Amino acid sequence: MSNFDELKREALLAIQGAESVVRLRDVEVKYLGRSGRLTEVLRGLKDVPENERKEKGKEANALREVLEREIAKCQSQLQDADHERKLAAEKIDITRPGKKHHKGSLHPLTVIRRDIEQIFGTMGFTVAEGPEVETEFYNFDALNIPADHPARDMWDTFWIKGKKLKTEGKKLLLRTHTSPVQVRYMQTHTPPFRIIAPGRVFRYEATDASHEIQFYQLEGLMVGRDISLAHFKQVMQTFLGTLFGKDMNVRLRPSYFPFVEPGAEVDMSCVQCGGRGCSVCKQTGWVEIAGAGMVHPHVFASAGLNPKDWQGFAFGFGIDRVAMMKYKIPDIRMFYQNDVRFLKQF
Ligand code: FA5
Repeated sequence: MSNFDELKREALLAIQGAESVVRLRDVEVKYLGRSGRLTEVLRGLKDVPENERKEKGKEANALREVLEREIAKCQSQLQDADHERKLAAEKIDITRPGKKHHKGSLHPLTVIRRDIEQIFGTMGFTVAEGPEVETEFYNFDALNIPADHPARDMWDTFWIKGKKLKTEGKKLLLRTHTSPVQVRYMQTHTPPFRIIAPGRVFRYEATDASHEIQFYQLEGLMVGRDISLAHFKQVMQTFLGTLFGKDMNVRLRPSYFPFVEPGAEVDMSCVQCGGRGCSVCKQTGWVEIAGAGMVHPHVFASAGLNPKDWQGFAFGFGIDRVAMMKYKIPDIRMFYQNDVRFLKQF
């Protein structure tokens, strides 16, 4: 009897003292396992005198049940505690402020191109595109600039060595302006239409604060039965007024581009001084913004349209230069240096 009591006391202490499920399992093996202490006792019953065996057997089995019950109870308590510990360790405070992720931003030239597209969109202009690697035909010939014409020198050209487009036998180049898109569009569409064609262009020339060898232009073309320069002036004034958020004046000065007749340089009132005169506009109150004019009959003809049926205006301006004025950027080269301190401001 006292042996069982001693064993029970010892086993219950060991069970209560187990601080983890693994330790509890050790205790279980120690007392109830195949060579465990109680199992040994049960096994030794055969040597107990017969008159005591039944009683001892009963007690031993009762003790076994007690220990099994205690172990099961303790195991569930330990598992609950484990679970609680895990939950506490993995607790997420969803009310804490989140970590700030640094977000990138759009390039200023992308921002302004989208703005410009949106403004022209409200006036019914759709966006057209053309290739950056162009043929001599679309960049020059079709725009009324034949091979021996001195006007070719107006555009310093990157020629692509040795490559010719088989179908046209024409040399390839990096387009020097977006005007070729005019011809490509007119070849495939019937007027009336109004389009803009923003895109990258390339010029083989020295760089300075207002000149890059690659920059962006935006071409505009509006053709119909009776489209005139008066329409152009209104479109330009609306565009500039919306982009700069104030009333803008536009004036045209006679100029020469082979693909328009008459041709004009377009000036807008200086954003800096509002037309009063400052260093940006060299005290004139005007800033040159674009080239423009009425589409030349030869250009209509090379695009397959009859110049007797159609008339319209075309214009082209530098997107970089407009962005410089809008954001007050002093040097065009800043757009292409990828300096994060500059880009972050947009
Ligand atoms: C042209 O390229 C004509 N295709 C524009 C045109 C279209 C006239 C339709 C008539 C009708 P120009 O070479 O002037 O023209 O260039 C137009 C604009 O591009 C300039 O006003 C200027 O804003 C910009 N630009 C010209 N060269 C550079 C350069 N190296 N770097 C940055 N911008 C430039």
